[in-house]
Amino acid sequence: MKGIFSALMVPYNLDGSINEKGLRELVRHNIDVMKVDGLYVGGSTGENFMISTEEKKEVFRIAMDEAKNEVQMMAQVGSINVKESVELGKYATELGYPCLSAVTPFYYKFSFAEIKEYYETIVRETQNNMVIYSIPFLTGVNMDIAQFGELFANPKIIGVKFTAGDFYLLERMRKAYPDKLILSGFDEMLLPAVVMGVDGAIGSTYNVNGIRAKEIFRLGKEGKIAEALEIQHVTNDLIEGILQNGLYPTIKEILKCQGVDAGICRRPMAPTTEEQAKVAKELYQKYLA
Ligand code: NGF
Repeated sequence: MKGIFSALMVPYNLDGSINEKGLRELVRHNIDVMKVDGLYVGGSTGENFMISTEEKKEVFRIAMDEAKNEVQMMAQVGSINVKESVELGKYATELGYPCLSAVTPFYYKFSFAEIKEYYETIVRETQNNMVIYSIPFLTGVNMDIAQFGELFANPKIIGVKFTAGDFYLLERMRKAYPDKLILSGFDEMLLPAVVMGVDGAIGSTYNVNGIRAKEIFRLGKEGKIAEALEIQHVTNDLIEGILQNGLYPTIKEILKCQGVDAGICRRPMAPTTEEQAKVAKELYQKYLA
């Protein structure tokens, strides 16, 4: 579970249903064109928290059926309904996903003991590997180094997807837990995360900009920081444009320029506007054509 993982987008139809053809195209695009090392299925980028349990299973099934473990596959099964997490975890495990991930439970202010019990339950019930998905800016859950250590004491909890800009904590974690996986979550901070020693990264923009991300990762690991930084600069010009225009709709429109039937976002996210589509096309022309 190392290297560059695309947080897999999911193409939705106008009526909100999953566009299976588009999803298959997107899996192939990531593997064949972006050449990513892995796919993170069912994350925020898949708009996972807005779809039903059956739809989550459908996404896991289609992605695995298309990828057939050609790249490393990780299934995000986190939910504040732990029964759903277990059900999804068992389902993904049966499909052959070698590793699960679960977002820290959110919305309610869960205690650390409750968070620990949540991870222990999913791991015990599925007997699969687990990568903690830590994204404090969306969940409000800030764990400290000792709490990560308590979770890591379970050998099945093999690492963390670290989506935060706290590089002090990242450095402390790297030193304290050299044998655990640390996967960086912010694409615009990939190079500094590589310098801090992460094992890989998971991100939304790798669906369209995976080639550059792989270069940043490779050059960073080789210590060629100045060269890597040049690529990070261009990457961040692109990411800045994407964020200003609306993250998921813009990536989907860029994917269309790259030949993938990427559909639209799921309600309550609004369908892409003409202006967003126009800007996305310009970003594609400027940075990716
Ligand atoms: O989209 C978000 C959160 N974060 C992603 C990524 O951390 C989410 C990140 O790539 C992810 O991996 C998942 O699908 O679960 C950003 O989109 C990117 O760095 C631009 O800010 O909003």
